[in-house]
Amino acid sequence: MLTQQELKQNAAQAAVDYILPMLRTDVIVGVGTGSTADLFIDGLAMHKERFRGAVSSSDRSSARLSALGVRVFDLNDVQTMPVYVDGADEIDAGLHMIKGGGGALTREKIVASVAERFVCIVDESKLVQKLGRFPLPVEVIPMARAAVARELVRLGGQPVLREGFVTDNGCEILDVAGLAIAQPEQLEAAINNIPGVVTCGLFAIAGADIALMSTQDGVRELR
Ligand code: ABF
Repeated sequence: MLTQQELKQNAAQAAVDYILPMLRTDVIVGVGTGSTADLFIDGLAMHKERFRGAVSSSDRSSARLSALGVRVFDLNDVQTMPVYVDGADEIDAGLHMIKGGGGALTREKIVASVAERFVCIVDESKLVQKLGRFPLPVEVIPMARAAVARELVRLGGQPVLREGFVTDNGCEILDVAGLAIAQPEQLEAAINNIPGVVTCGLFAIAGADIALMSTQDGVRELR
């Protein structure tokens, strides 16, 4: 029986194998955040001579990449990336995701939007029939926190401030439980339209292009 850590490792390694053919000395790789992304970074760094560098979605991942000798680029200096690799808190069969448990959702969405392909790396515990068991993270401008929370209650959610947490963008996170996410694209647009929301952790309008999901029987590709 593989442990969850071994499952994460297998998904991360599958992503390294998946992107190896895309690597060239002028290629920048988009890199996510989280414990599965950390394992991907470790595997990716073993091939650091084969690509130019990385853009990352958090200060934490940037520090890990740099420590392993991978050059980290500012997104403003990069026009294109063939791939962005990141984990998720939940994913459904349509490759819509909830992300942001680690608080890096906004930068994750930005870096993913610049990459040509989003490769999601998860273990099978993250696959759900319907999104929403995991409380949806919403990044908010601090002065709008209460106003945004009231709107989220109107949408049927129960927002809770993530205490003592400040994002890399100097903002706050509301974790929203109780949302019935029947139409992820519509809900993503509705929440992102609330004044004061930086972005929400639904990645549905642009979901993953492929998920490498590790199971006890090996890594499955979901497309
Ligand atoms: C990031 O890391 C997130 O968006 C998500 O919150 C999280 C998944 O973390 P882990 O791989 O540690 O389960 O990708």
